[in-house]
Amino acid sequence: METVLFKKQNAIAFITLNRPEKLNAFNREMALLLQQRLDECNTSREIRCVYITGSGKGFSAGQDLAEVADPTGAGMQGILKDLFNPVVSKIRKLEKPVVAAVNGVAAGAGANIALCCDIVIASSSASFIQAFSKIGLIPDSGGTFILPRLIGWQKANALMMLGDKVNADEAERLGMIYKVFANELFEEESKKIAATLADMPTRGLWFTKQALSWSFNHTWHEQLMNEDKLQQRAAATRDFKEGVQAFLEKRKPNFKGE
Ligand code: LHQ
Repeated sequence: METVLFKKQNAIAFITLNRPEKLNAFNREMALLLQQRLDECNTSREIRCVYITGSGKGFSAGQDLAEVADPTGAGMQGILKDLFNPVVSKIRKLEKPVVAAVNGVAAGAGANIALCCDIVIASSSASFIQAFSKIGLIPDSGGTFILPRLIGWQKANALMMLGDKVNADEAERLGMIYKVFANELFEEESKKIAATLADMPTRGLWFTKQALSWSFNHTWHEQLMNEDKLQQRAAATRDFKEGVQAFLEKRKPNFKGE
């Protein structure tokens, strides 16, 4: 069985992390395969939304610790540079919305991969753990960048130092994630969100994602200029023309992602 399952359906790419017996902890092969799949999603014209979930009862428990147990330290080489940093960078640069459908525990790099997705949905039995401190590591995979921006410095600091488990309801309350759904509704509701996104003006969503990312390191004035540039690009898309036309004709727009 492949460690990352991949299926395209109705303009959505479904990516499933697939080492359920290890709570989808990442070995090297799985991280490299995920990178490949993310590249494929970015270049494919037919894919307009990416949906990432885990198989079995977890989302991902982060790095497979058995792979780094080597006392020589050789197992540690390049883990961030070659495996996790490219994964989170590819998600942030992916020109389509990426939904994390967190079906169970998301720990360590597994949590931070989920949190860097554009929309994070969780089932009521999911949880988020910045597990790194418990084994003497620091939070990685962009966690020190994203988490304080999502929930504020103090909460992020405490969760990262204490390694507390945050359940899905609390994660929603803190603003760490978008929404929680009861377990029995989770799959259907999270896929509905992906389907909505896949039907929307894909280029406009990508420009929105870029504008939000740029806001992290630009001033108010620079950001206004950035919005202007991106808005002009959005206004040049076919989907914008279709959106306006459909509004005037009082009909549902038929966006093509162009
Ligand atoms: C695992 C794992 C796992 C292997 C569960 N590895 N087997 C960056 C730089 C360099 C090096 C290291 O890593 C990184 C990035 C990181 O991600 S560091 C953080 C790594 N992750 C963790 O520290 C989390 C470790 N896991 C846990 O604390 C627990 O498993 C959690 C809280 C996630 C879930 O607990 P439970 O629901 O009680 O499940 P479990 O512990 O019984 O796990 C089920 C199985 O999965 C079990 O195997 P077994 O053969 O005994 O049934 C675990 O050994 C295995 N597993 N996480 N990361």
